[in-house]
Amino acid sequence: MTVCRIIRIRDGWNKQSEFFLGREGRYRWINTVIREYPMKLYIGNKKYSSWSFRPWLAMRAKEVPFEEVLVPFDMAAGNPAFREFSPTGKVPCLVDGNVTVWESLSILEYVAERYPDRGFWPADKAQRARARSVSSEMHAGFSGLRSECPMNMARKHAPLAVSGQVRKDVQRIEEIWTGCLDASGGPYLFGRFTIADAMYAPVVNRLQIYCLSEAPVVAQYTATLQALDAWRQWEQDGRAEPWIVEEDEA
Ligand SMILES: N[C@@H](CCC(=O)N[C@@H](CS)C(=O)NCC(=O)O)C(=O)O
Repeated sequence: MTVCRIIRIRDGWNKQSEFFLGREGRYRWINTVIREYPMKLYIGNKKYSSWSFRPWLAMRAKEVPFEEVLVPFDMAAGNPAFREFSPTGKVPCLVDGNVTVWESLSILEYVAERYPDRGFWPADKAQRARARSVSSEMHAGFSGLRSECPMNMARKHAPLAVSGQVRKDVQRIEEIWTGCLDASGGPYLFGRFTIADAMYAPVVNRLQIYCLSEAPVVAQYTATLQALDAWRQWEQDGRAEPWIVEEDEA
């Protein structure tokens, strides 16, 4: 019997239909199997990869099913193997069937659309606009803080001599967190956990390990994010990793 399989991959679904070729030369349907398959999130080292941390934390906090694929880097410029799954050669990268999404914020937008009931963004339009603005500000900015103070889940807490640009970045972050938490009443930036919290999560680590802020709002928000089970899991995994990247050890 000649069997023909037609496989259709749609958002999160794999639909496989089987047909056989009858004597009259026509294909006849045998059966159809529909299976849900998990999205794959490619990430880098949990100790250092701040961009990977963002979608991973949000997806875990919102209980979105996904398969984690950790491809470690042992050099500041990543790992040439990232090219095999990521068009930019960078992590994170999300693969959902035949859809590939790169750039942390785009991944979060994609997942928010795929799971519209999980509250990835605030329900209120004005709050959503503000959440998107502060998330984009994080994605595109704070270059002083990002370059001088790498995220490091295993570093001992100790002050670091930093530039005026880093001080300015920290001031602006305190301003954003104060404004959002005052308006929402907390405990997350927009009341419930949203993408905005995921975008600022690596900053929480940076402010803490390099002792960059004594503002009460920072202490309070740090305690909130670090109490998440997802945060604890990531941090524990990061601390257990054997890879040391000298360039990320400030
Ligand atoms: N803008 C990107 C940044 C991604 C990024 O720089 N990822 C780092 C790891 S945290 C990386 O893959 N670096 C490898 C390289 O730069 O070659 C995003 O938001 O995802």
